[in-house]
Amino acid sequence: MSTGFFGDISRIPFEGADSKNPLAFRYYNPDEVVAGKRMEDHLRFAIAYWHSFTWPGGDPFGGQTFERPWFADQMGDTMDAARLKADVAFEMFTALGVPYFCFHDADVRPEGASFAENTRNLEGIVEYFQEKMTETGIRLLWGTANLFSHRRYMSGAATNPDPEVFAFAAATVKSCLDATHKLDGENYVLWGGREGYETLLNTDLKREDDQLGRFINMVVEYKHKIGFKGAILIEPKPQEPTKHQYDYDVATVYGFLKRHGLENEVKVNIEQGHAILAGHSFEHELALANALGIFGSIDMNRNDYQSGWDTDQFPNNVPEMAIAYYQVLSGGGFTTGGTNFDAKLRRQSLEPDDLLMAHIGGMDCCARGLKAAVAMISDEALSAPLKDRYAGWSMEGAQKMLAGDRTLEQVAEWVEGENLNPEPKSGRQELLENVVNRYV
Ligand code: XUL
Ligand code: CO
Repeated sequence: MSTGFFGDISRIPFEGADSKNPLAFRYYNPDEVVAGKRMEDHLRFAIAYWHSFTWPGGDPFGGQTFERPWFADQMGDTMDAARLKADVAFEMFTALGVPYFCFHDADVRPEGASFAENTRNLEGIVEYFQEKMTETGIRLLWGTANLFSHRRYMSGAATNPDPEVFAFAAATVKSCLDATHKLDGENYVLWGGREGYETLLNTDLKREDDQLGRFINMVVEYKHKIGFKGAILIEPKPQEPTKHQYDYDVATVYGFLKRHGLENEVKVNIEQGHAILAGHSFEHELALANALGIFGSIDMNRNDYQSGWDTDQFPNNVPEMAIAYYQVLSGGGFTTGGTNFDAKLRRQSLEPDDLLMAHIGGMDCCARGLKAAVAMISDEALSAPLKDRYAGWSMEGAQKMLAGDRTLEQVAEWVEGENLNPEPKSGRQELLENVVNRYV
């Protein structure tokens, strides 16, 4: 029986580009085959439980704006409220036809007075999820632990100066990995919530790095012990909540993984807004993860380009998204990963159908970005000029230089012997930008 939260809306139809219906898809058509695959299987959309069902609409100057029947001010922080929240969440996943969802433990269960009570509550909700997942066919893209909201984590979780906080966090991750495994989750995400520092005056940076390295190794060891087949993903972010976050960006995370022998065990979940906060573009982070062999999944959203905060808005810039999916597809597309909407409504968007329209818009933009990327790939619109630009490197002398078959002296002899005097060639950036604009 429906909760009635979304009125009589039960399924968002695909109506095509000419539709004016705000509650219809114009571009996202899950069964449409592009590049040999259904759109749904390319994009692998997921909805983030925390933003859509748990976040109350607060900002630094004001509290709750949303009124939801399952919020604590209506029902208390109870299992009944958690079950009602789950009912509404699965109604929304179904209405949007989204195949996956993602959650933190704290999003889905009431906060207990102890670790044991938290675990019991989580297990209760996991059972409830199992029923709903069987009923609807909706799957879990990833689970994760909230190691940042509770005050015990104010100085970090794995990087806390207090080993008991490290232990509490480790036990919590164990319970969340167990829950994810039970729900056949395809990944497990570790975003370093407060793994970072406010001031070096009270922080032993080297020690905290060792702690985090041991923590993630424990997670990987446990994953293998229980036979969890999903990927373990770290989600880079440069600042917020702490002034300096250890998992700054993809390059920093890769250095961390190498240092702790984890580069073949852990991949990355790359978020658009986090890439921007790090002073990169989304496509830079995606391309680098591909190059390093650690690409896992994406958190799709956008940040306000003026505020410098992680505003987690729904994405709406098709050209940017086309370039992002171009990188995802160039690396072979998603395997265990997918497109998780780590995005929230603006706090004035109070109505239940705002939640639907936000996701419809985001999904439509992703579909347009995907189709543009597929077309650019099949026309070799960017790959052919790229190949051409580096063509000199396929010559024998260049290959030998690259392979380590030439010393610095031999290279100098070659330059002198052949009287090499290379002429600069145009990088053709404007031409390439014009090419991209033909597809978006
Ligand atoms: C925070 C963020 C998190 C992670 C999951 O900026 O992106 O929601 O995605 O913990
Ligand atoms: Co995220």
